[in-house]
Amino acid sequence: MYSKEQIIAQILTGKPNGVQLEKGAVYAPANIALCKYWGKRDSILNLPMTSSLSISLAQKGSHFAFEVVDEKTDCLNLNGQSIDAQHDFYQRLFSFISLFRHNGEPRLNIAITSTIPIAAGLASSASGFASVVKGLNELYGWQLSCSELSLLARLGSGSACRSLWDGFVEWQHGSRDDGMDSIGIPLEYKWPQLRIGLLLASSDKKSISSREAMAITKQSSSLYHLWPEQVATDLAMIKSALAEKDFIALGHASERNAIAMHATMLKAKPAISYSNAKTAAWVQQVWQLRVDNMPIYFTQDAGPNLKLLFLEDSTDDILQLFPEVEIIQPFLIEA
Ligand code: 2P0
Repeated sequence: MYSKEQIIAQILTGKPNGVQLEKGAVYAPANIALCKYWGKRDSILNLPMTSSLSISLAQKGSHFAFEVVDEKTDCLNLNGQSIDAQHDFYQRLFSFISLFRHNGEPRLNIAITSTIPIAAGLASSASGFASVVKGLNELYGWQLSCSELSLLARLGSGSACRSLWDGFVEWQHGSRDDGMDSIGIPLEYKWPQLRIGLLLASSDKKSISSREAMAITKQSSSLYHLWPEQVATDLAMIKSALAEKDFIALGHASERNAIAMHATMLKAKPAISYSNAKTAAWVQQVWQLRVDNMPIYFTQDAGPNLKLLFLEDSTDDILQLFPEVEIIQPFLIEA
């Protein structure tokens, strides 16, 4: 077993030590997994049991601004609100940052602005930690590649290793104990017609963190032994659907993968369910629409919100059928 500090020392060998830049701002997109990460083989380094594949959400993500200050403590502002040092998020963020700090380094003012609801199962920890490592890369002048930053981001939160790129990203599970081969790989497929519809069932903090839920699922679900094979099948189907631009195959495999993840959680002891009444009603609506020949699928993460998958042609119908939907164009990248 390796510690985070050992891995960081390995990645930062020969890089500058100490603060190089007083002030900066970076951005990282959120990502939605079409093939999910659920379960770790190493919970210190966030090494996954299986590979996963995501689509980044373009302008939906985390802006991270830092400033070196002459103060005794670090300050954190989240979405315009000052966050107390006792707060879970403050502690998680600064214990991560402290992995990179040397004694006597100046304190920081950090402002994170998330364009998606925090802790509502919309992958905000992914864009959050990806933006943090991009910010540290500027602060310390490391000049690391996106792949190296992906390794560092994973140490903060597993899914963050997929948020260093736009578009489709595969997180390869790797087999090394030090995790140096467990990394995000950007895929070259482009699909400008692809749309993601965000349906917010609740923006409350989730009842159980995904970190805890995946540990309980892996340890106690009688279905978990089937998960690696399910992922292998779905991942292969999703990659071939991307290569052939076969939306029906993509939708089927993505939805099946999400359902399998939630079914596996339901068999955990105690059972874990992230859905609420709205989620269930939307799922039924999507299934009925498919019976009526509409090409629409869903995926769901560790929260009650649903993400619709559809193509540009269906936009008007979707807006009419789901008036509360927020539509994302993953390939609309602002200059
Ligand atoms: C994913 N999720 O692939 C899956 C699907 C949620 C459901 O990755 O413990 O916050 O920080 O590695 O990355 C959410 O888990 O967990 C997640 P940690 P993370 O997007």
